[in-house]
Amino acid sequence: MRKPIIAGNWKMNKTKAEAVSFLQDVKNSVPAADKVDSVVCSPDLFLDALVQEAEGTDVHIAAQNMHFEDNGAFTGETSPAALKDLGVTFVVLGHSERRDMFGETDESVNKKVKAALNHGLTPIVCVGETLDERESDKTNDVVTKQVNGALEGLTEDQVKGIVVAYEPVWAIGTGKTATSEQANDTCSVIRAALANTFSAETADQVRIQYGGSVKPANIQELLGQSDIDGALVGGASLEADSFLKLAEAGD
Ligand code: G2H
Repeated sequence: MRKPIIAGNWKMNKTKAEAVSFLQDVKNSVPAADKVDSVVCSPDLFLDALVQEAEGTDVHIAAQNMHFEDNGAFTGETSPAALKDLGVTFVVLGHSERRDMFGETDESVNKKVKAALNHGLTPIVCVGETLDERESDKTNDVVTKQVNGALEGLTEDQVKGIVVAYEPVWAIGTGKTATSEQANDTCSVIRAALANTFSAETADQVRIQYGGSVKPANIQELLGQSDIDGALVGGASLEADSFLKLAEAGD
């Protein structure tokens, strides 16, 4: 059995006071960590305060990106070593907004995945097709290439510990959710790619989230699908009440 993982991706939202207040509102009400991983993906600025606020609770704190180097002349970037030192446990890598607007590629995601694992951070690796790609029947090829590119050179043990987030680009922040059948079909393709490149046993252990306009009203049906093990949620994760409903759906 794969443990559900529900992650709220705040993107570039909230002030520090709002971030801390959110954590105070949810931290004692999320499901037990042995049943569900409840993850808050925050802007770097608030990570320190959130890790301290979450200490001793069942909430995990995640970054939304990082550099692959430990240190150096990379103005404006954050290192995996610094995230680990703060007590961050997960990191979102290769989100489509970063691929689209900030030049992220399968190669850079691969370097970041390796760096995260080397520092004991769990990567949430995002993949997904554009509307054009779906309409021209390229979805399976696109996600397979992204998964293989992101995980190239990893050992089976390393792969077992990562999380993949399938986020069709056309469903992100648009209010359009893939049907649960569409979402599950592509998550199955991702699992098959993992089985093909690594092994069926490894593929069986990898948790695959769906992301793209997930909300309390649709999460239950998505989580009911055979290959969907959680959700990466943007807009509907910003309010504490809504985040709690999403996390509870994993229980
Ligand atoms: C997809 C998702 C969170 P939203 O980017 O990663 O955002 O739920 O707002 O579509």
